Amino acid sequence: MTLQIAQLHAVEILDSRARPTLAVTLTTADGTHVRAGVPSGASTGTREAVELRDGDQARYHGQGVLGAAGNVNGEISQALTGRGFASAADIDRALIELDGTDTKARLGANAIIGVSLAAWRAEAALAGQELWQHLARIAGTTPRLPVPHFNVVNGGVHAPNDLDFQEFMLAPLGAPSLPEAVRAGAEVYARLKARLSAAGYATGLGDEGGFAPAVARPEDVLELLVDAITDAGYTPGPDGVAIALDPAASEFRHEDGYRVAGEDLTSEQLIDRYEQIVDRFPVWSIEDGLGEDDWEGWVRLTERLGGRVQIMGDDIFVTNPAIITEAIGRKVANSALIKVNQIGTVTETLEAMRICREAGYTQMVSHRSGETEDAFIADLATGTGCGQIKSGAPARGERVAKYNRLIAIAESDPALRYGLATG
Ligand code: 2PG
Ligand code: MG
Repeated sequence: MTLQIAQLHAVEILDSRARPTLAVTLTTADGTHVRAGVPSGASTGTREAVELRDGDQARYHGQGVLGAAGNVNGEISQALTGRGFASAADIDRALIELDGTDTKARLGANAIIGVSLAAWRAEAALAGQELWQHLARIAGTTPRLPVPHFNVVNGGVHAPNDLDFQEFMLAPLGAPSLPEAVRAGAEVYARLKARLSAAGYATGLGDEGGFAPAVARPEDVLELLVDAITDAGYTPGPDGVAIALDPAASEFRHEDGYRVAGEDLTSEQLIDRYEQIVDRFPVWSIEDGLGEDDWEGWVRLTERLGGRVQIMGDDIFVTNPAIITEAIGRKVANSALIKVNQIGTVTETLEAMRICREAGYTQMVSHRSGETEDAFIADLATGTGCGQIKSGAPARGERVAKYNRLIAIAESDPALRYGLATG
């Protein structure tokens, strides 16, 4: 099969935070037409692939992406159209080569990932397959529907409250199926809202659709969550609904240590705090528990808690195959968060996931805080069979688009298994 691009076009659209991002449309020589929306983060790792923003203060406060769109419509389009490619992976390689930098800073990771997502979607369409099936075939993986992780309380840079921990997620580990997991997430979300209202908290939402109450101590949020899980009729824990955290600790790094709810903590004290949290609450996974620069701390965190909970790297790994390889060698974490735009092509994303699989590191496919209605990650999580996804709350269209896509996939193939990857 040859993948021949007849037309490639990018336009500036809005993401879910009223900031510009890109939509890329790709038409193949045989008339297949696909579109991709580009996600964008707020709590970004410093080693992420570089998003190109215009910096022109007269438009969108400097956040415009006309330059990145221009790169797609100009240089990238000129280099790719009319040429026959053996695969979408070949298009990814051509993009990496054309950009020529390690961080995709010249053409922009936002421009490159938009083209990459569209190319993979086009290749699946040409093969007459659903995207998740196509990704599974290329990656050599067994598809599986992932456990959704619903971010129902937002803090950190995603909400204007005093909560330092960024994300508190519901993980319906005990659900028998994907639709039942979605149902559990939505039912607990509703009970949480009722609890917050009854306690006199505002129920406004953060960037990812979770509530953003004026609570500062993470333990107080965890208590509310356990109560809401119970109120909704589920068992808090692995047999029902467990909890996953993304403190996003790089954002509350303070001098040599960390500042949580007004308290200064050393790396070791923060690990102690996590241990107490794990002792007391049904927390099964901790992402970015420490800062991206605190590799020594990460080694100790993994030693102390890695046997009990999933210790996941996001900002520290940035979906980068080389960094993940180094982390595996140094016994840092036991799991990786996977975001396509952190590395900038689907091919490199699949490579990062393969490295994790081979080392026995679990993986969770993730949205960004700035999203579009594009649900590519639902297919990526299913096709790679990694068993976990996070896409925010079970509310707000751009978050729900991913969960609804998973429901559609489940409906289309009743034989697909659901749940954590068992290895
Ligand atoms: C994270 C993400 C997504 P952002 O830290 O895991 O929830 O946030 O996209 O802002 O980096
Ligand atoms: Mg994170």
